[in-house]
Amino acid sequence: MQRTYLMVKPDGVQRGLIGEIVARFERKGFQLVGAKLMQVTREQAEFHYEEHKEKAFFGELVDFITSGPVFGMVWQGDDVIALSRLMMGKTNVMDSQPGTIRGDFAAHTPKNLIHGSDSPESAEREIGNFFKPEELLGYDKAINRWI
Ligand code: RTP
Ligand code: MG
Repeated sequence: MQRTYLMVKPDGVQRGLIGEIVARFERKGFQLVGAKLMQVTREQAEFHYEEHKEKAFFGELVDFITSGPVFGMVWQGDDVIALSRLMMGKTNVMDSQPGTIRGDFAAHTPKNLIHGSDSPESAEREIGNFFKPEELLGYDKAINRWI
């Protein structure tokens, strides 16, 4: 069982796509264990995107993610890290397939609606950046036995 940090970025919140995005992960059978609408601080954004610190677009990325509220979530399930990235689609809109979140809704590359952790290590570090342990709820979900 894995956990991942997923985040509807400011473009997704502004476009009213929170519900659409949440619904996809619910229908897939993953379990939501934490969620909140929040204004990311510059410190949190710089930590979150630390791996891109040397890239030319780092400043723009931090500006974008702090430009308005985001919807941060922690989802749980078997292989949720890889499977949720598959559901998100590729970073570049020209490569993101129809049927994926980005493929269905994103039309301009940097504004690609959603973030998802790319490894168990990033998931742990990203969850810790945005959530306190007591904000994550473990609970039994009867449907899990059917998935
Ligand atoms: P994310 O981290 O947001 O889930 O996206 P990702 O893994 O698919 O892509 P990553 O390579 O980690 O890039 C992080 C985000 O930076 C923006 N980006 N801008 N201007 C550019 O050339 C450029 N390249 C990437 C995108 O918003 C991307 O999601
Ligand atoms: Mg990434």
